[in-house]
Amino acid sequence: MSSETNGKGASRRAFLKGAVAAGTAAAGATMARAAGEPDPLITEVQDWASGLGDGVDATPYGLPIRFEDDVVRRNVEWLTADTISSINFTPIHALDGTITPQGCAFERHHSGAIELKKEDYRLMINGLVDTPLIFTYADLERFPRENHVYFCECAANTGMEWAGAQLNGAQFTHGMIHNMEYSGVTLRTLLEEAGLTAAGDLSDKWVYVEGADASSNGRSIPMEKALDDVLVAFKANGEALRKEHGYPVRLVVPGWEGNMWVKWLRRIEVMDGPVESREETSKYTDTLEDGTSRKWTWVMDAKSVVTSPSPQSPITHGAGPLVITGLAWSGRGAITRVDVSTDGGMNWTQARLAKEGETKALSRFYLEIDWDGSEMFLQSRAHDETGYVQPTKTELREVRGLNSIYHNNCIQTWWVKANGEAENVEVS
Ligand SMILES: Nc1nc2c(c(=O)[nH]1)N[C@H]1C(S)=C(S)[C@@H](COP(=O)(O)O)O[C@H]1N2
Ligand SMILES: [Mo]
Repeated sequence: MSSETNGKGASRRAFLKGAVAAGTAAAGATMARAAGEPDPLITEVQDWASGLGDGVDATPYGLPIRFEDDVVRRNVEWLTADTISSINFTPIHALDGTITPQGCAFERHHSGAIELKKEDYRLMINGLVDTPLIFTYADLERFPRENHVYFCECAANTGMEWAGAQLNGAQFTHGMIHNMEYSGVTLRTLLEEAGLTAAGDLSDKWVYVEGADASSNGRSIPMEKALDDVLVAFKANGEALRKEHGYPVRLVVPGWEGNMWVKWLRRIEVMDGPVESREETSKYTDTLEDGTSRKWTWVMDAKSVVTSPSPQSPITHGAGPLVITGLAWSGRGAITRVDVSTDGGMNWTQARLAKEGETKALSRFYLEIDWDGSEMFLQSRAHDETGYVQPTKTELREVRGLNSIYHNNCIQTWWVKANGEAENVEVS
């Protein structure tokens, strides 16, 4: 190792000098200082280079290094009476790419996260099927498997922002979302195993899905969706689901509100109508201006948010090159385009998608600008493959009034001040 350093030290130093010089012109302060006095982090032998590091097996299951211990889920205490029936939020302001690590993916429980062993797991399919069936976990593993990346967004995400800017951070305004690669069996496969002849005409049939937790979180799903892209999933991002996300088996209902993604899935009943359960009547319906409520608003419409800069991720480097980044998604398909505005929606610039949008999965966008150091009203606006464009708050309120909680997909504004700090403000 030392011979490599000695051998290449000179040329590497020359390269670094060149890089710093090039950087100085564009990026200013920090890099210019580095070009001046010697940097002890480079010139002095550091502790980490004078001893040995941890051997393998120091952490049989690795966790993030302690310097990243602020990248965690957080809840908002006053939102719910206790943490048993509550929600916390993904630290989207601190993540990049699109895959949400399970360990910081938001949780939403109605009666707490239960501990259910694979050995104790049973999944029943009953109702209008040819043969009612019960599967063990081991049975599920013997059906053909698929892998798909999908986002799961709670319908209440951004629900506190209807009346005005309220929560100060992308984690809190938009963090009821995660995006994982699921491995599992299609619901269609299991329904066909039980046989749907007994159900007759499938066009008016439903399935009722419920979990093994005390809340059961039962929801009705039209048969058309059940036979389309719904997954009975047992792995997320390659490993077993975490307890809090429904271990050992959860339902994945792509593009549809998180409430339907039943965790600890225990029963699927084929029915000739919807159940109209608590979770689809008193909750997860959208009350309009005139006091009536819309039901069956399952799809999560196109939405986006700038994750950095944002209140929890201020600009700390001053004027010059700035990477603006964020997330966009649509429950109706792939994101095709994201625009960014720095002046509260008067002018828009098309951002760069990190890769082509994938159906019902998060897209990462970037816009690299040369920030002049003056205040910005940062917004992003998503377009999806159906041609739908994310609405402003005013546009959404015209249709929905102010009595709604769920399905707020309006354009978000961050007021980025000259000092780089950002605040949640309303520009409608
Ligand atoms: N069995 C069961 N399934 C459930 C819930 C629940 O409380 N119990 N909460 C639902 C709600 S409202 C949401 S938004 C998602 C959240 O999934 P997560 O906890 O994996 O983020 O799970 C859904 N599935
Ligand atoms: Mo939810």
